[in-house]
Amino acid sequence: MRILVLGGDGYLGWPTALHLSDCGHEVGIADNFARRQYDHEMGVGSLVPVYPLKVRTDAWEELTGRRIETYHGDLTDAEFTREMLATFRPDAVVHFAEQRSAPYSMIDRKHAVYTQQNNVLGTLNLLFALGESERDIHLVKLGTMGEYGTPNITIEEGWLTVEHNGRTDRVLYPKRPGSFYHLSKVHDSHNIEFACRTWGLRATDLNQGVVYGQETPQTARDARLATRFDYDAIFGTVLNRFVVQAVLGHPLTVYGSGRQTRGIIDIRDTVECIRLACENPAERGEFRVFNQMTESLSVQEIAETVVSCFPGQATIEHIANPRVEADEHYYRVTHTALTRLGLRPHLLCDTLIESMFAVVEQHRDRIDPDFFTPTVHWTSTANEMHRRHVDGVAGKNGHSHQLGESVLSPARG
Ligand code: NAD
Ligand code: USQ
Repeated sequence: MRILVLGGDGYLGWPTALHLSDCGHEVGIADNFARRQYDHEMGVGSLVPVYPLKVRTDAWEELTGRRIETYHGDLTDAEFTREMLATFRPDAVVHFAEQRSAPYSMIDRKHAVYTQQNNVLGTLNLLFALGESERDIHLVKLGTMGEYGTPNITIEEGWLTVEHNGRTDRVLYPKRPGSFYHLSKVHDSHNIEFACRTWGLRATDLNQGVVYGQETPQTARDARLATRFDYDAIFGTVLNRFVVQAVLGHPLTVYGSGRQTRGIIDIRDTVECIRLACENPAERGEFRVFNQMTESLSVQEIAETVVSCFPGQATIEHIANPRVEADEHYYRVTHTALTRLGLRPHLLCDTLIESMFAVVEQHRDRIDPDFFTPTVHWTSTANEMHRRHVDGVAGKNGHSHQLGESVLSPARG
């Protein structure tokens, strides 16, 4: 198949592109490199060095003989999006290309507006490009488990059958997201469902849980193929942060009681889920939703797992929760669609965490413990920016920390 990976320079897009290419698909990547600019804007950086996209794709071709086409552009640029589809002519489009940090979206008005503009308008342009060109192309869109929030009933896979006053209907599952970022995914889901219903597009919305891990068999083949490893309080996800904190001897920063429960997934399963979704497309006109997670754990359980696997001394510290989220709640999720298609999940086990400790140890001199402290508080509408290093001071990890070109520019039509 010909598969276009949008956001293919990111944490998940890059290993997915390699996995699909390794499985014999013709892969193209598009990215506007916004993620690299957020690092400069926030004064943070990936623990593991990330090479420029051209170096990465050249290294992949050198090692495998397989070429990955690249497109540099922005999905909010409708012309770029349309032309890229017309040139690459994919069978499937995998859409990762969004601003994906909840704290970033909660910094202030500008960052909330940027996040929703980038995500919602980029996806809308993509839907129009699909509607105007080839309606058979399968859209595989990354959504998020956080769209649902933490309801007091079982979370079904996207749809819910409701009985009311003696009548029944099948409706989109009610959403109660916890940040302007998570809300952008809800808006996307509604737009995509509408486009499937109205234009007959085919789409799979993958409501993914929190991803952990950094290596896949393909990225581990060469340092130039590595993907990002974020551990700062804006972009670092919970388990990845805890592993870095343990190695540095810093207490694991559990927000609040730690009883808040989340769906999680190993990065090796993420890339496999995308392959399965692409190779088993939705029907024409179908809006299909899969819950892409493999197990549910409370934040406290995640911290305790990291502590018990760490060979040295590691401690847990409960700090005031900077977010507004329920910490005592019911959580049960249906997630059988991907296993029915053949997913064999890697559950959180000691082997993966131990291999993560090794990656962190290798780059420990690049860790800046200042990045552990949460700086964005949900109850504030104007958080002070994460400015510690932003004023041009070279950081400990070698990043220049100059305030980069602003990514907060208005979206183009
Ligand atoms: P990432 O920020 O590392 O990657 C996203 C990529 O998209 C970046 O390279 C960025 O430059 C690019 N991009 C952003 N806006 C763009 C635009 N308008 N045009 C072109 N390119 C653009 O994020 P990630 O962690 O790889 O996440 C990928 C997707 O998966 C996101 O949609 C995210 O919401 C979703 N997701 C991630 C996780 C997780 O734990 N990382 C969990 C669930 C869902
Ligand atoms: N948390 C801590 N301590 C930390 C960091 C986080 O207790 O040091 C807690 C948070 O309060 C939250 C949970 O861990 O309850 C998860 O936080 P996170 O930062 O790992 O994940 P989140 O902000 O939800 O976002 C991440 C990705 C996002 C994706 C989402 C999947 O950044 O792109 O959509 O996971 S989900 O959470 O299922 O919506």
